[in-house]
Amino acid sequence: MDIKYVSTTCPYCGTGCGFNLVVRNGRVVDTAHWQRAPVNGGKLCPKGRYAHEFINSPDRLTRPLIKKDGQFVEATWDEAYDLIAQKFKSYKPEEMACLSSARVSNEENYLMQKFARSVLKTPHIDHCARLCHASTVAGLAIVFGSGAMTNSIGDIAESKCLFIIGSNTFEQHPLIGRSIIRAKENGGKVIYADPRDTATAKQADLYMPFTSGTDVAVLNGLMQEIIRNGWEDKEFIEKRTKDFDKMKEVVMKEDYSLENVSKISGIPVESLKTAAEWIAKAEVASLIYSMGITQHTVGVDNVKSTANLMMLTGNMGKAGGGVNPLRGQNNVQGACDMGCLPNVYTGYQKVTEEAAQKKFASAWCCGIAEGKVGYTVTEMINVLADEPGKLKAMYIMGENPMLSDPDLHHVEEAFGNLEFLVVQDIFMSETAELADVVLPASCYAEKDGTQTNTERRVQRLRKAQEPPGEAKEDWKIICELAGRMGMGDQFAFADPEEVFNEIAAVTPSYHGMNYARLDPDGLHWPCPSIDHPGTPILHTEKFATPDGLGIFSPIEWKPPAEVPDAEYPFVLTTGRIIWQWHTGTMTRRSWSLEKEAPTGWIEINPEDAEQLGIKDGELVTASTRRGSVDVPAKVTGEIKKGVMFMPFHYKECAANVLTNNALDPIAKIPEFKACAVKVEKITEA
Ligand SMILES: Nc1nc2c(c(=O)[nH]1)N[C@H]1C(S)=C(S)[C@@H](COP(=O)(O)OP(=O)(O)OC[C@H]3O[C@@H](n4cnc5c(=O)[nH]c(N)nc54)[C@H](O)[C@@H]3O)O[C@H]1N2
Ligand SMILES: Nc1nc2c(c(=O)[nH]1)N[C@H]1C(S)=C(S)[C@@H](COP(=O)(O)OP(=O)(O)OC[C@H]3O[C@@H](n4cnc5c(=O)[nH]c(N)nc54)[C@H](O)[C@@H]3O)O[C@H]1N2
Ligand code: SF4
Ligand SMILES: [Mo]
Repeated sequence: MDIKYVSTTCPYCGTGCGFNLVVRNGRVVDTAHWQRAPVNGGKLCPKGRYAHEFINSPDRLTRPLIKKDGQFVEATWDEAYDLIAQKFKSYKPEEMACLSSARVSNEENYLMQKFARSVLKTPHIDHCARLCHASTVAGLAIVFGSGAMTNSIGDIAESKCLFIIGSNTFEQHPLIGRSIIRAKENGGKVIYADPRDTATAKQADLYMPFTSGTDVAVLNGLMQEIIRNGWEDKEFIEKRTKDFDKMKEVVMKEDYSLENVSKISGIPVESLKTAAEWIAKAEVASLIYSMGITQHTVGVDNVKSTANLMMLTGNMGKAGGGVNPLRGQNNVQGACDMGCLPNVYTGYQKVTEEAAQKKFASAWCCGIAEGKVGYTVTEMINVLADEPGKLKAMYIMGENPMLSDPDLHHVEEAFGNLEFLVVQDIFMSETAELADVVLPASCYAEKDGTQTNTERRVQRLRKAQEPPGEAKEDWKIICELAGRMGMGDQFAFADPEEVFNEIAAVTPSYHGMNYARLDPDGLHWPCPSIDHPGTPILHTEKFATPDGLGIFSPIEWKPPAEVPDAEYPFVLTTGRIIWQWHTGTMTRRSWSLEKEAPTGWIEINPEDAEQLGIKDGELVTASTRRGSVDVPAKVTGEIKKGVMFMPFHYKECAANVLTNNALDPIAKIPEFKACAVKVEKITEA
């Protein structure tokens, strides 16, 4: 028997844990600890532990499929490529849009945006970061000049006070949870603000349950308390920041007195006082956030507020401090770095800057899309639904918007207006079912490449087995399709390493990287030259803004776009659970995970349930202005009264039928974390 171990990086969350794939006779059969993995030192959460189970699922896509008379028919790669090339050539550039993927490698993301911009010549390229940390990328870029996690995962262990707001770290980034435990062991205190008493709340020294959508009020209240007591870091504010007075004017308003904030948020005044004191007086404090902050119509405001608090207390640029947005998917940081966003090329070089356009046209030796900002994911859907005929064709790699986008009835209507849809996936997803052509891709274990984790660490992915049937690596599919469209020279890559070398050449923050240097521990960007050691902590001496100063922002609290009323009296918030991953294509095919949480639910506080006459486990109808779903009720004291929660993983009770696609005006992120809902008993007809 032939057994080998192939060390690689986890395909699920942005923590970037390493593990070994156990390969027996050419097939992946298990995972095994990889003791010297840099982020996790061999430890894994359940998703990483069972990351082999879906790989050889009988449901994997193994041949290209072309839809004929409403039915999929198996096709050869030649037939599929010819049809796609012929169709894509028949449209004007701006009638086409591409979605790239936070699930695939840097190399594949780089090729996808290059394909969009140089082959299709369309500016419309985006990916699911829009639904996730778009608010972070926009907000932190404004205040710090760089939209990424400021410190490293290991560094969290050195913090003396961790303020976690809107991140269920122990379920969604479990191995970052390990650094939080270390910080606690070193005497650090943990403050947790979240509407739900989650696994993370159980680790907190101070838990502040509050109503979804009141974050700015809470943050302003904490800042007012700090300033009132003179606890702010005056030296830091003076030397490293600007616009403090503008921010102070807003937070000192009576609206943000602890009493008022307590009324708005539901957090007791005493808890707010304690939190303010702990954060301000800690030797070093770190703020950790995720979707509870970003997925709002005020997502950018929320992000800027977190930055205000950490600058106010002088916690930037040092070990154990910082503003730390935990990036979601395994390679969402990389997909952003690679320029799979409608406004930037790789390394956040702006498409609207002439020098950057010229640089890429010359590097790619061809004409490229006009230097204007293209549509975001959310705008693509709105344009399709509301302005039919403007967008006609889409190429989607590794995303499943038919379950992950807000307001699914609206999304379905939008896709109905497309003339031609190509989906490249490893399974027949809800979105692939709508496609005209489905291309079978390889999963993480079937290709080489790199991915970039939440702490900006670029690490290797390594191929452990061949893709099933005729499925091909995503990078190869894009290159072959480009060749079929007459751009073979621009996409003549023999392997992912050659693609990476091109990335390094055109991307200043990746300039000093190559595959050899990424072994064994990866490198944190910025890594501008071949002798540069990488940068685990950002902004140590100055911020990345033009004048080097961090910018305070005056932010007023605004309620969510849709608030409860007589007809829809509760706040619905949505999110995830430890056992499942997004639209479930992989985890629901991993029996060790699926058996733990085989269907969805809606969490209802016992007092609310009693008022509605609803019992635990009973099937109920949840409705919003956008639709209704039948879903089992979970009556639990772990959710705040007045708020309800649904995980969005389950197609049989899809939370996104209910969610609101109201957008943040800058980040264009939808308000997944708050809308108005009603819940009714199902009565026999
Ligand atoms: N197991 C698992 N892990 C994952 C994922 C997964 O699907 N499954 N997905 C990955 C991805 S892509 C991402 S982006 C991350 C997301 O990671 P998280 O952001 O940690 O996950 P969520 O469950 O979306 O939301 C986090 C918390 O926000 C709270 N919340 C709800 N409304 C509000 C609000 O208005 N304000 C505040 N402050 N909090 C609120 C919720 O109660 C929840 O506990 O997880 C990653 N990790
Ligand atoms: N209600 C609600 N909705 C949400 C959220 C929420 O909190 N609440 N969170 C949002 C967030 S933060 C995110 S990140 C999005 C995620 O939204 P999506 O990215 O749409 O969700 P996934 O299920 O991760 O979809 C990834 C797809 O890629 C495929 N895939 C996996 N690996 C590969 C590969 O190597 N190659 C190819 N070609 N395909 C592959 C999978 O089979 C799957 O179909 O969901 C968003 N939607
Ligand atoms: S914490 Fe994230 S990266 Fe680590 S094993 Fe779990 S899912 Fe994978
Ligand atoms: Mo995400």
